[in-house]
Amino acid sequence: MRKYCLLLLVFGLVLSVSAETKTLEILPKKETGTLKAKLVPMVAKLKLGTNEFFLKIFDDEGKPFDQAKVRVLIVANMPSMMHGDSIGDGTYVEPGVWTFKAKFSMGGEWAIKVLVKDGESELGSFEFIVSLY
Ligand SMILES: [Cu+2]
Repeated sequence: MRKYCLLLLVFGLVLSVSAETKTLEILPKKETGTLKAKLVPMVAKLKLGTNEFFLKIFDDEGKPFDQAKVRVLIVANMPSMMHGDSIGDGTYVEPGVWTFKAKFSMGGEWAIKVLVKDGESELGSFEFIVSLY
């Protein structure tokens, strides 16, 4: 039984590693401040409606940004058509990782804007462009 569990564990690890390599990582098109960020959709292909993302934030040394108390504000809109569809806060998961949902009402290019705030002070902002067809 113990061997079985170990085998399953190893198999699970292999699966999660191979899934990890397939994920799409999107770098910001614009950024301000010293933090760095990457956007990682939870699915390989974005869809109409609500999509979930991981947001990975790194400090100026490239280490996971370890401040759970900051506010990560997310705004998704369509720059070419001047309309927005969602606004909300990211949820802290672990050091350097937040999750959020964004709603897309139509296909095309969407901008996802992220604002990282510590109280009233703005630590950085990022703008990611994602395409939905
Ligand atoms: Cu539109």
